[in-house]
Amino acid sequence: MIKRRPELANWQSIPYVTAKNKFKHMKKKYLVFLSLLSLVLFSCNNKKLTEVVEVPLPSKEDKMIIGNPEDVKADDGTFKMVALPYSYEALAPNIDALTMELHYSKHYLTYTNNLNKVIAGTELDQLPIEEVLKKLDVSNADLRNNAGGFYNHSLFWDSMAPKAGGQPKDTLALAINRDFGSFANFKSQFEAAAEKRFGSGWAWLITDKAGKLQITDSANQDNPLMSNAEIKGTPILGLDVWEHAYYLNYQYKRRKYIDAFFNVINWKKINERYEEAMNAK
Ligand code: MN3
Repeated sequence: MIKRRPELANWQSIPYVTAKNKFKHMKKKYLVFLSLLSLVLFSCNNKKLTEVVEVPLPSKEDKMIIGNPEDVKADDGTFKMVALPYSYEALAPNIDALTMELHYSKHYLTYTNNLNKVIAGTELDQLPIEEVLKKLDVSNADLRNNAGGFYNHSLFWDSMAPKAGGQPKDTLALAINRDFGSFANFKSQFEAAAEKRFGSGWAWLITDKAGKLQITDSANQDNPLMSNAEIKGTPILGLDVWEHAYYLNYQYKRRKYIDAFFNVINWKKINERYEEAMNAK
C-alpha cells in the first residue's frame, strides 16, 4: 500500500469517504455544498503540495543565458579584447559555464572598456599593454586597475584549454625541474601562493631578469610587470583568485578551484610564452 502524506490524504479521502455512505440520501443542496467544499479543499491542498515539491532547479530560461563569446563586443578603443578560444561550457566541470560567461562578457569587457576610456589621449595610449603596465603611475588607481585587469585576463583565457592539464613538456619542463626541483614542487608552491593571497588577486609564474622561473602573487589587478611589484618579471601563467572567478561553483573553497585549474592549464601555450620570454632576453 502506498503511504500518503497527511495533507495528501485529506483532500483525496475526505470528500469521497465521508460522502460514500450518505450518498443516496443526500439532498441536492448538500451535494452542491460538498462539491464546492471538495473543490476548495482540492485547490488549497493542491497549492500546498505544489509548494512542498517545488525544487529550485535551473529553468530552461537560466540555461538559455549561456551565450557565445563571439557576441561580446567592446566599445571602440586602442585595446581589443582577446577572443576566447573555446566556448563558455568548454572547461566544465573544472570551470563552469556561467562563471566563464560572466567573467569574460562582464568583468573582462568592463576592464577593457574602462582602460580604453581612461587611457585615451594620454601619452601611454599607443604603447603595447606590457609597456603601459611598466610605465604607468601606480598612484593612478583608475589606470592601474583597468590596465592590470585587461592584461591579466587577456593572459588568463588561453592559459586554459579544454582537455588540457597534465604536465608541461618541452623547454618549460626542463626549466621547472631546474628551478623548483620537480613539477610536484612547483605545483605545491604555486597552489600555496594562490591559496594564501588574502582577498582578491592573482598567483603568477614568471621569468625574472636572470631568466629564472619564480612564483609570486599580487593584490587586486596588480601584476609582476608593474613598478610596485615585489618580484618583477614576465608573467607566463596567471591564476585569478578573485571570488568572481570561482564563487558560483566553489563558494569559499578556493583550494578546490585551484586544484581544478591544474586540470585545464594549457601547458603548450605556457611553454610558448616561456620560450618567447627567453628569446626576448
Ligand atoms: Mn577576474
